[in-house]
Amino acid sequence: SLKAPLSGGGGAIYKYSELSVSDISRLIQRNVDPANEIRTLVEDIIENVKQHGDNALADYAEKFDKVSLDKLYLDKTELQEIAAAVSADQQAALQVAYDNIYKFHQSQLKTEDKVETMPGVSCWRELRPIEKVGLYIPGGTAVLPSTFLMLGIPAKIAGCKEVVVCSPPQKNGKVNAFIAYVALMLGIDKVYLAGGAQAVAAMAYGTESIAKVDKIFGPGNQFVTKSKTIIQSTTTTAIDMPAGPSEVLVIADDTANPVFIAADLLAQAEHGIDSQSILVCTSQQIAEATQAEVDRQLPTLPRAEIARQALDQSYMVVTGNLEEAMAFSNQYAPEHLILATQHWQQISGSIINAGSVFLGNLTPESAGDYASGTNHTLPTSSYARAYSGVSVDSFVKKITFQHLTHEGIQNIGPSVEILAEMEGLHAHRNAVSVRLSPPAP
Ligand code: HSO
Ligand code: ZN
Repeated sequence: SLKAPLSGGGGAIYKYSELSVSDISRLIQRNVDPANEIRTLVEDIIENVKQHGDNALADYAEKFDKVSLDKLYLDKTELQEIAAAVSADQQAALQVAYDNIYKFHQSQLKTEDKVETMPGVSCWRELRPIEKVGLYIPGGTAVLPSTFLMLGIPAKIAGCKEVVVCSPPQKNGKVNAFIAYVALMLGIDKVYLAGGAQAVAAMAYGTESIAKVDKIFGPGNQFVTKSKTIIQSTTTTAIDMPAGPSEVLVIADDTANPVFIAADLLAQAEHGIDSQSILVCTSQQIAEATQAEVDRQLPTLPRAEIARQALDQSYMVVTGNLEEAMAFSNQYAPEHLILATQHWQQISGSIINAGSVFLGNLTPESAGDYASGTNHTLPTSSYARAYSGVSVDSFVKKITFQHLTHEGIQNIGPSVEILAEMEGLHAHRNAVSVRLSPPAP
């Protein structure tokens, strides 16, 4: 089959020139749920949470997280006790990440100018925070305090009034120390012990203890993502984006370093067995050297087994030049795009579809995953064609305002009267006419 494995020495390296249009569309396809198996399971969970609220959450904690909970949340005192286990150098590293993410996201808050479209007619937009937001912090095989920073910081900068946080409980009925520490950094003093599709359902419908929110944020496995996409169309709660299994596409030429590329591919692959790590390379030799490096670095990793399975669904493509490589990448629309070439300036302008881009040989995705300042909650599964990653914008609404003066209504009124007439909407026309020549009182 076309999707032969990349790992274990016998990986698939395709030649771009030999791929047909249908080969390419098969290669760029991911996370299909053909029999709707995931949907059926998730719909069941959502219905159960909707009907049984907290009781359903406690049951799922028992079933999926293997823990019996007497309380569905941790309060500030408990968080402080748990967070005490974070060492000084860990605290310092979290602070570096916090400060950089804060700085970059703070710069996204901009006031727009008022525009006078005609004399006396002014229009402008103002930001207002979304009042209640829900953050989903994945637990699963890897606990991700960095994701908590990536969602909590922009929520805070935007000024959201209520921030509900859900994270799956560990077997001891708590969250890990880093999650607790980040909660306190963010000034959040309650963390709900709920994970998976059920946590999403709880935040969308509300339960006895969890408030219904206006928008749910956060990455997750295929169940979490499915749950988000379902509640988006069945409730009034919005979602950030369908952020599914993580993926990276590396574009490389003969100025790239196979050791670096292999490390980047593995960094993505260790996220989960459904992650994808794609190399699109102008040099067969670099592609083969990268494959040898992947095989050399893989066994040294604690999560080698997960990474190996992810690499089984990954592949390499050899192209004739960087432009062809970019054409493939734009079709794939990767969550993360790394330009592993000294010539990144030549091609970065032709990027059309990507969630977040890493330029040059010294810019690993890991920098952005943790601490450079950009957000790591990004559109996967080709949603980068239409969605942006999470930012402060995701936590605000932009409300339009307008104001007409006496001169303004005189200027715009006659046109609006005619436009309303054209649509046969006379009440619309009258709303202007009465202001142009007010009837005698
Ligand atoms: N690559 C992930 C983010 C992450 N990496 C968290 C490590 N921790 C999705 O962008
Ligand atoms: Zn990552």
